[in-house]
Amino acid sequence: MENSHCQKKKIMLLSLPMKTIRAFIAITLPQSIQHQLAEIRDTLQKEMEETTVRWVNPANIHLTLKFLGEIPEKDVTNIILKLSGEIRLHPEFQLNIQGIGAFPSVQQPRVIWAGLQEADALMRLQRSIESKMKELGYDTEERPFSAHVTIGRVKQHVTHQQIVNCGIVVARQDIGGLDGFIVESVELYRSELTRGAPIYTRLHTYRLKPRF
Ligand code: 2AM
Repeated sequence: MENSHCQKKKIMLLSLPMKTIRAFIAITLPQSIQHQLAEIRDTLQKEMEETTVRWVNPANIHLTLKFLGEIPEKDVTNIILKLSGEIRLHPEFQLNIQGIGAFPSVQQPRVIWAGLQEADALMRLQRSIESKMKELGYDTEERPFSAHVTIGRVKQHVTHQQIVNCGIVVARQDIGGLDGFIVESVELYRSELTRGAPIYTRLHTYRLKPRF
């Protein structure tokens, strides 16, 4: 009797769905840069029909290095541990946001982004995270890494004219370069999708190697 009860409990436990979280690794932008991007967004917004784009809340703007998707919650500790050793080998470096554009193109904008000046240190850091995650069993991104920060996404039900106009507005903006900033850390975030903006929760901060 006792035995069969234990067995039933075991079977129930085994059939419980694995708890997962949606996660990604990113560089958080300093507040001063978030403010500058908010000003750029205001300029763009004034020139577009209000309903065209869902703008990212400036506090949520970040530079994604690796999107992990749904991962088992039990893997988080290991990811924190294994990546820490890797990331602290990379010295802090400077990043400069420069220019805006759209994916897949300004003719057919879906994602509006701010770009980054070429930075070898950023590419090295991203490759190193990608290869460590591969060792941990995570798929490598098929598309080449294209450093960008998303500032807005074109809404689903917009007219062709709104899309065309959005592309024209983006293409003619010359935002030049924003203030440079030093990347001192990388964050592991949890992302919870809601009916409104996603909620990002910082799970861990990985420090880079301090310059001084
Ligand atoms: P994006 O800025 O280019 O949209 C959290 O969702 C972050 O992970 C976003 O910054 C998003 O990048 C990035 N990401 C990459 N691939 C994704 C995917 N397939 N689905 C959702 N987000 C993804």
